[in-house]
Amino acid sequence: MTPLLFVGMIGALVALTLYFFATKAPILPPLISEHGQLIDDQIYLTLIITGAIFAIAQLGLAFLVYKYRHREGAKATYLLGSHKLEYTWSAATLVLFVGLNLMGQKVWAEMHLNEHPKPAIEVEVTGLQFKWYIRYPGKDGVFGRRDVNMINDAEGNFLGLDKTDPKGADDIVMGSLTVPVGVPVVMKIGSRDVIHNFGVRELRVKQDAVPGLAVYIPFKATQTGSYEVACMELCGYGHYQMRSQLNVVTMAEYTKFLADNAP
Ligand SMILES: [Cu+2]
Repeated sequence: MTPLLFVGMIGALVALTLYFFATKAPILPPLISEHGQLIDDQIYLTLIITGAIFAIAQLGLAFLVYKYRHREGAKATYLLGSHKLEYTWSAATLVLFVGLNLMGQKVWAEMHLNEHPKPAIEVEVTGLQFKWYIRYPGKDGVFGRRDVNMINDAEGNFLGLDKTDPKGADDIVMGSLTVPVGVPVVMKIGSRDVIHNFGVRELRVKQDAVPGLAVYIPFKATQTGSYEVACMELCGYGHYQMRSQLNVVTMAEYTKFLADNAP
């Protein structure tokens, strides 16, 4: 390959990349949650910084390929490299990556460490190969007891619900998640078997469902509609079909949904 062709290819690659930046190509799915804006800002900030470094590095490479291309009669020289430069850009990379992570802590802390909004609608999300089960606490707002010894797949008691617990009498178990728009929701995410991952791209929620752990994830949906819930952790041979649906509805529709499905 002639050096000039290589230089042209690098130039085209950089131009194409910058083109997508310049035209603000939609690289993320539509956003339907309140906290999601912080995540999007963080993603774009990372892309802008790494994009700029990418362009500078590639154009630098193209320049050097052109400048030191093979010419008749020219003599090759041997360079030892520069330790100072190596240290500098290694340190700069470290500062950049640690810095971006620290900046991302804010939104992470908001979801995992801060007090969750109250009052909030609580739902329980349980993953098991290869389905999602969503439990609503019903009218009393309290979940009934669960016991692993009561799990009975043949009888359809996949979650091990204790049928003798009066608190659980009004609990509703569904295969999809329905929540009202504009209201804080807290999901209690868990798993019955292996590690799954509850992911809704539009919500900007992606959370591991870990057996033996209850992970609480708050969100507030800002737009009605139906969105795909996908398991985002390879969890077995049926992983590809482990999906469900998130329905964001109005408060009136949500009340009707609970009434319609009440046991
Ligand atoms: Cu899964």
